[in-house]
Amino acid sequence: MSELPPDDDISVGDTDAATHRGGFGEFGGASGGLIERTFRERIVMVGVTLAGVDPADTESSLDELALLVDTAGADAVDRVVQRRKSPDPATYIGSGKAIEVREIADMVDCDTVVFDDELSPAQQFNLEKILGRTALDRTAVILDIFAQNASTLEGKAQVELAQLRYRLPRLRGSGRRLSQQGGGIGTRGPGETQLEVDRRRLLRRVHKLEADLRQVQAHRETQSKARSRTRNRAVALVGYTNAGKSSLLNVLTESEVLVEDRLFATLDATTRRLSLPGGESVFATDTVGFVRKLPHQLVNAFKTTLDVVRDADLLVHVVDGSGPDPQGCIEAVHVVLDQIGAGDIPELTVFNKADLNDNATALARRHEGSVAVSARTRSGIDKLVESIADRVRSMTETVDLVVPWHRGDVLAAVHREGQVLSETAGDDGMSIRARLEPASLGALREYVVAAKESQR
Ligand SMILES: Nc1nc2c(ncn2[C@@H]2O[C@H](COP(=O)(O)OP(=O)(O)OP(=O)(O)O)[C@@H](O)[C@H]2O)c(=O)[nH]1
Ligand SMILES: [Mg+2]
Repeated sequence: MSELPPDDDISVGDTDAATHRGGFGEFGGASGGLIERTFRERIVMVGVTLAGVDPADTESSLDELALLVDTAGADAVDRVVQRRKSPDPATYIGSGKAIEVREIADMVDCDTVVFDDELSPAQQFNLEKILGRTALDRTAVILDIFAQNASTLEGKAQVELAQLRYRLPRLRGSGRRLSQQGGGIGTRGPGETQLEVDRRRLLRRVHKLEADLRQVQAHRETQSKARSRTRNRAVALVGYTNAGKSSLLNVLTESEVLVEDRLFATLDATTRRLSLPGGESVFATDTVGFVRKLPHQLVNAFKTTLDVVRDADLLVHVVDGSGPDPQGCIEAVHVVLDQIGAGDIPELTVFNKADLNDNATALARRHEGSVAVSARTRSGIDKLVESIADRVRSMTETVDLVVPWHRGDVLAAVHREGQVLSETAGDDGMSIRARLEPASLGALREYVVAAKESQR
């Protein structure tokens, strides 16, 4: 990827950030990444229980938001929940409720109010007016964490792209908010012109990042073509954030990928060779974790990283079996998998953290074909490797072929497209036992003398 221009290429006109307390170190400021924080902000969280939604779901979503806020470097000090048929288009919660939130915010002396769903730019603007402080949403918090955790050039570019796409429609609101603080004018004039300039700059940056990432993607495609020529299957470790995907990759492949007890520790995909019993090997890739209501800007921006998932032959879905709501996590992961076009890939469910309590084992018993493991104590790991091998093997068929001596081209095709298990020279030609995919098998059918149940 070509070198990215320095961040100070961008200015959003946030000139008085120093006087503005709150907003996670002025989220969406000019830095576009690693946000400097001088103090831990106090946050009030707001959730809405829409018609037909279980209030317990709102609470557990807010529990998770508190964790996200904490990971982002702030403290959730209070929460407010409202039941509504549908979100208010102007203020998300009702305007009366917004006044109530302001009173609570004043009382607990909070800096920023965080809403548990994505706010439209207009809602955000209106709410900030009523609340007298910054209003952020779940998306902004997640983007903020990603920005803090991005370490590679590609990861940073992807996060910055997601942030810019989030900020672009909100530029106007931010401009008004600032001009309001400066005296409440907020009309057209030099400020508006500046806004246009800023918008153009941000758009230019968006296009640059998109072009850079397209280049990375082209490179990936070349790599993945090279890999498919080696006939090694690709297995992607997917799952909710903090479920133990990186820990499992480390245990399975004796690697040392970063493992941390924090959300979104992994942003970049890491691929390692995993040897299976029977001599075969597959490529195993650790990927970014998912979460409920993962911002669509992130899903789009992480396309190059998530292509690894979409192109996998098998998904190893890692679930924290010891957690409070494994089923909810599984569903949230399926939502994202569908979003990225990976919903139909065969999936092997793994309930991790079996060392913490009995839940993982109980869950594995209830979910047909799943495995309970502990990446920490390595219990169940052999069974997991066996299961991966079985699933990979079931994607091919083991057959015996006899290829006449004069058909060197066919012999070459078997070697190219399948995995040859044994070869014996016979009178009529070469006797071969090989594992082949259904697609290759079609063309070679006339040389097949026996098909076996998939075997090692
Ligand atoms: N007790 C226990 N803890 C585990 C196990 N596997 C992972 N952990 C812990 O869970 C935390 C998250 O592990 P990671 O491997 O970083 O999880 P991840 O799914 O890669 O997380 P992200 O990359 O942040 O999405 C770390 O503190 C690990 O030490 C396990 O089997 N048992
Ligand atoms: Mg990880």
